[in-house]
Amino acid sequence: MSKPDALPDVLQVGPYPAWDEEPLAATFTLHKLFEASDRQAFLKKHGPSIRAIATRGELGANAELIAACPNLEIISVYGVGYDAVDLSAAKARNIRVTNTPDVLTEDVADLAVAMMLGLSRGMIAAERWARHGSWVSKGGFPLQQRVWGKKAGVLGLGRIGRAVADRLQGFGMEIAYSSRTPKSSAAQWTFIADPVALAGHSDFLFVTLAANAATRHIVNAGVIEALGPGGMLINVSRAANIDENALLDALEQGRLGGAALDVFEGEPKLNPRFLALPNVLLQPHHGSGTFETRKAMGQLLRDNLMAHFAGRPLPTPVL
Ligand code: 8YV
Repeated sequence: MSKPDALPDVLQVGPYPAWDEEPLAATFTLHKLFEASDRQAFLKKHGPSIRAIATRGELGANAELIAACPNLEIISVYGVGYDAVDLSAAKARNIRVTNTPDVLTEDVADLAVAMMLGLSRGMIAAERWARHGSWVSKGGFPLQQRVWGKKAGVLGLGRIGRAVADRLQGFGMEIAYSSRTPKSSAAQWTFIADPVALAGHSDFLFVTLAANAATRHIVNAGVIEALGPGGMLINVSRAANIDENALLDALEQGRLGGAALDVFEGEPKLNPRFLALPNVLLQPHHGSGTFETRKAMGQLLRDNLMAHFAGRPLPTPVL
């Protein structure tokens, strides 16, 4: 497709797969911040021409970046989580913000359930047991924890939390959930508002709520203690929803049975304390990491940008 005149200038914060880069480059004038050797100089040069920011859930757009783009109109996030976008700064200048919900819900929920199974049944260690000859030299793999029929707590019954709960029903699990208010559409499950009480009721606690200032460290030492040495924590939301130091202390001291984590403070670098733990399952922020879902996310990111510049309603607005 030939480029029409005066293509909008878009600041691309992080890389996208080639199948996204190509249509973006064909439709917009891209300025790739992640390739800049001098970020400040790059923003000083290109910032005034930028009308849109294309970012990723974990990269967002902070107040400094937004301020560097005085003619910014929209921030389009490749991801459902927009916690890394400074919404106050965007709102103050009537800058639109969009994300990519729904298209990734099922994959993230699939991985959350897979992480529960992987952790509870020790599948990573079992694979090594078979691959490295322990099965021959040491005999049967040590017994693990059952999932079927156990108690599951879902902290946050939004799109992803509900998709997780729907899946857990298939395992005959007793499901409870916490959210701001009881959901009439979730009458089949037990509503427990307090996260500590929910954890005390659960064998497996799933953290699936959106991250924001109100949810920071919602999984604190009290929640972790309530989940206890027989409990397992699964996090597919944001690391900020968990007090990671309290989590590590409990895991190291045997006060929490195990944790399956897809997100980490300071990711992609992990706290080295995780690497020494036998009772954790570590995933590289890959909940939405399938071809199908990432292609749908990229399409939705572009659809939001193109709708904005065409003066059409935004498909998935946040602001
Ligand atoms: C994405 C995510 O993988 O949707 C989100 O908010 O964190 C993940 O699903 C990530 O944002 C893509 O970079």
